[in-house]
Order: sequence, then structure tokens, then C-alpha cells
Amino acid sequence: MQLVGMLDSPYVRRAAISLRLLGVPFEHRSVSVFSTFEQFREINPVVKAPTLVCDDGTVLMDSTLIIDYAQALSGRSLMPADLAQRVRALRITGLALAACEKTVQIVYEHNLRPAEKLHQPWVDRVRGQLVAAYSALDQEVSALPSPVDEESLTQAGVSTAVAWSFTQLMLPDVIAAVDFPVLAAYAAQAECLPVFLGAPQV
Ligand SMILES: N[C@@H](CCC(=O)N[C@@H](CS)C(=O)NCC(=O)O)C(=O)O
Repeated sequence: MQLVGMLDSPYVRRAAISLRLLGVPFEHRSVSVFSTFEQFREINPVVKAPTLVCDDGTVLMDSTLIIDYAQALSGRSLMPADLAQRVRALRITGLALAACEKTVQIVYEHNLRPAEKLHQPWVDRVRGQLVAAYSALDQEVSALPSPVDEESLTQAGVSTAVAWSFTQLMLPDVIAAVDFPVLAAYAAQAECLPVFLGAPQV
């Protein structure tokens, strides 16, 4: 199967890392939704990254749904089975995905919209949401096991580290690492794992 999209997308990256952790083999195709829009459209007319082209040709999109499929395929899960741990992992993953979404919205607002059409009240609202997501994540991340090896990683850990690295790449002035030390340390440790090094965002 083929995972389509650039690794500078946190959604593509969390899907790639998750597939590797699950032991699901795939070919990664670095096709951009922007610079190679037409090529992407031929693969998936909706032009959403990540896209997964399954072995039978079925085209899936949305990182969470792609990971769901990979988990079913592998018979494994990156979510804890224990209910209390599961609800914590779901909360952390939700915060990380919200942080990704808010980062992307700010980047698109600045990069895709003409400067004179930038709507500052919207940017301010999204910045506030982004800070709220990382403030909560910084508190929650201490509940996660340290990412000392790949076996200790859950989807919460993968998504947290991927989200953090993405925002640090795109908006380091909005979310300063010094203000979120626990999160920064967690992500720095996760980024040293082979599965993260094998899916570099730059
Ligand atoms: N909820 C989706 C979000 C995916 C997403 O928005 N991807 C961006 C790239 S970071 C994209 O496809 N942008 C192009 C567009 O939306 O037109 C997921 O988890 O996969």
C-alpha cells in the first residue's frame, strides 16, 4: 500500500510513524497537496494528506481513519486496553490533534491568504485555542510513560511529539519551548527514537 503526503504535515507523519510501529509495510510517496496539486488529485480527487492507497486500490483519507485501518490490519493497537489509560490517551491525542489543526489554520491564514485579507480576530482566536491546547498538553504529558523505547509509545505519545515538533517548526514565536518544558523534553526524547528518525519532518 502507499501512504501519500509530505512528512512536514503532522497528519502524514503521525500516520507514517504509526504504520511503522504497527509493523504494516507501505511505500511512502512524497506528493504535496500544494506544489504537486495535480499529481495528488490524480491519486485522490479530494487532495487530502495523508491519503492511503490500499492494496486493493481503495483510497482512504484522514490520519485517524488510516491508523484505525492499519490497526485492524495488523491486529495490534497503539491505544491502551485499560479503560482509565485509554481515556487519558484519547484526551491527550485529542489535544495534540487540536494543536495540529490550530497550527495549520494559522499557517494557512498567513501563507495562503493575501496579507490585506488576513482576518486578525480569527488569528487571535485560533492563537488562543493553540495556547490552550498546549497548556493542557503540557500538564497531561507527565502522565505518559517516558518515550525511552518504541514499545512504550502509544498513539498519545506519537501524536504529542509529532504535534509539538510541527508547531516548533512552523510557529516557534507563538509557542515558545521555554514555556512548555515538560512537553519539549518529551518530544525531544521521542524524536531520538528510530521510528521518528525514519520519518523526518524536514
Ligand atoms: N483531519 C485530517 C487533517 C488532514 C489535513 O488537513 N491535511 C492537510 C495537510 S497538513 C491537507 O490535506 N491540506 C490540504 C487541504 O485541506 O486542502 C487528518 O487527520 O488527516
